[in-house]
Amino acid sequence: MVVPTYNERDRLAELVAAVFAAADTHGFALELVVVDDHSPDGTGQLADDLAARYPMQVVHRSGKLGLGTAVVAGFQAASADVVGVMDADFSHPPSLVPALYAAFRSTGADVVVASRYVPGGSTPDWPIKRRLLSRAACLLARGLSPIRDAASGFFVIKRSIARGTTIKAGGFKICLELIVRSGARSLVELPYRFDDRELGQSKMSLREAAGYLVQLRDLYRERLSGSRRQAPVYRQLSTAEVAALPCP
Ligand SMILES: Nc1nc2c(ncn2[C@@H]2O[C@H](COP(=O)(O)OP(=O)(O)OP(=O)(O)O)[C@@H](O)[C@H]2O)c(=O)[nH]1
Ligand SMILES: [Mg+2]
Repeated sequence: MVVPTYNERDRLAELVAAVFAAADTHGFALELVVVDDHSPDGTGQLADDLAARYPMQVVHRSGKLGLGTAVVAGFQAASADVVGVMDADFSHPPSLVPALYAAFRSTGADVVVASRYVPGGSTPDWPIKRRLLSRAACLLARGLSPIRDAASGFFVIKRSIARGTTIKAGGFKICLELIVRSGARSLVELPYRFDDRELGQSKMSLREAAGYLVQLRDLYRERLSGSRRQAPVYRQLSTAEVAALPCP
């Protein structure tokens, strides 16, 4: 799992412990790659300290180069045949990481996306304005992919597919760009509850939102000018199906 960080010192140690505890419970080997952009709060140093205790790599970049490119750098560093991404602020529950992996293995999908917008998914802390904006962002992507939560930052993908795909925008919404540009053949979405961060500051901004619109425009343009692709096989898993997934 790749965890991009910028000023996430408050909860990184807790997150790393929780992700490895979840993997241990299900008995599978997990490698974590933290990609830190020279965080002024010392997240990079903390990550180095943690890497002495856990099977974890730290990629240090020279400055704040953006979430999307951080994820790509993490994929390059990772050695597993399935790679994933999650935020460092506990909005993405570490306990769901084994389920994402189990879904990937048992369905044979190219990409498994943790989703706020399939039955069972939710964003209970969000005010109405943020809900509407996020929903609108996802709706705008429906012409490109059947994924309901195209703005998700919590997903796993076959590494060969992720590595072979050129990411152009490199902004916040890398999942959609990966799915569309890679021509992934099979997609699975499963529900989760997105909890708001309790500590640290959001890096989501108007600039990132504007970047998403540009990314959408470019992806639609490419879709319209390119050759017609077969639609990917798409499946949603229910909460009950996730609970029944065979653990790796
Ligand atoms: N390396 C790196 N990580 C980043 C950058 N921008 C954001 N991140 C990380 O990406 C993840 C998502 O950023 P958040 O600020 O939580 O964005 P968000 O989840 O859309 O917004 P909130 O719901 O307000 O938290 C976090 O782990 C951040 O630390 C960046 O430029 N470089
Ligand atoms: Mg967040």
